[in-house]
This record gives sequence, C-alpha cells and structure tokens, in this order.
Amino acid sequence: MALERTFSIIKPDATRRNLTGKINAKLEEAGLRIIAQKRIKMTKEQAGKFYEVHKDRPFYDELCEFMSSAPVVVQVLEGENAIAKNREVMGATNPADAAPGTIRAEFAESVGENSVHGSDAPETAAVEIAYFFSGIELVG
Ligand code: FUP
Repeated sequence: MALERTFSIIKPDATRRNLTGKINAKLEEAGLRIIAQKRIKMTKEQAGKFYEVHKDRPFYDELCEFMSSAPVVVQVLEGENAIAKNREVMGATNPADAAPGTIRAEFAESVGENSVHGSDAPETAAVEIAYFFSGIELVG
C-alpha cells in the first residue's frame, strides 16, 4: 500500500489539559509521521466552515463554539493506510465506546469534547488538509 496522508486536529479540550505531547506520542507509536503541524485558534466562522457537513445537526452550534474556544493543533499525518490507522488510534467518537488504549478512551471527556479529529476518507482528507495548509508546508 502506498503512503497516504490524513488530516488531524488536537482539539481544545486536549490543548487546555496540555495533552499535545501525549497524543502525538500515540500517533507516532502507531506508525504515523507528523509531516506538518501548527497551533492555531479558529474563529467560530472558520470552525463552522470546517464542520459545514454537520450544519443541520443539533450539535452544530455547540461544536463550532467548542472548536473556537481555545487553541487547536492542526496536523498532517503520513503513513501506510494513514486514514484508517489514525481512525483506529483515535477510537470511537463517543469515548464510552472507544477501545482501550485509544486516544479517546484515554483522554476524551465526552462525545462533544473528544480530544481529536481525523479525516474519514481520502476525499475529505484532501479538502481538510488544503483548508489549513499550503503545498509548501508539506515536506513529507
Ligand atoms: P468523528 O468522525 O469520529 O469525529 O465523528 P463525527 O464526524 O460523527 O462527528 C464530528 C464531531 O461532531 C465529533 F467529533 C463531536 C461532534 N459530535 C457531537 O458533538 N455529538 C454527536 O452526537 C456526534 C458528534
């Protein structure tokens, strides 16, 4: 399988609790290479555009409020089968359902404040990477 890239966010609940290093260690132990990374603070509008696919869901406003409430770390991860591998190391959306040892099982506070985001398909990965990074920032 060829190298694949995926997009990841370390969310406000995790940056607030100083968990960036612990989460990065989990990603790296899973064989994912962090090929680009920056800490930013999104506006509610920027978060809203990122999560536009969820705009009709009841949790949308709260989600955008949360994602713009504190800094996040946006990342590009590279590795074999990176999209599925990252989803595996993240664990289920609801930490109550997340497998032991996954990031969300260990660190997430709730289904809404669940520490990490990861792309779910190659098409979304490409769009999400391009939303936050320019080609010159991706050095592999
Ligand atoms: P995931 O791909 O695991 O991040 O999950 P989804 O794309 O289904 O959801 C995206 C984000 O919406 C979650 F990370 C948190 C938020 N969400 C809620 O706040 N409540 C829900 O019931 C479902 C999702």
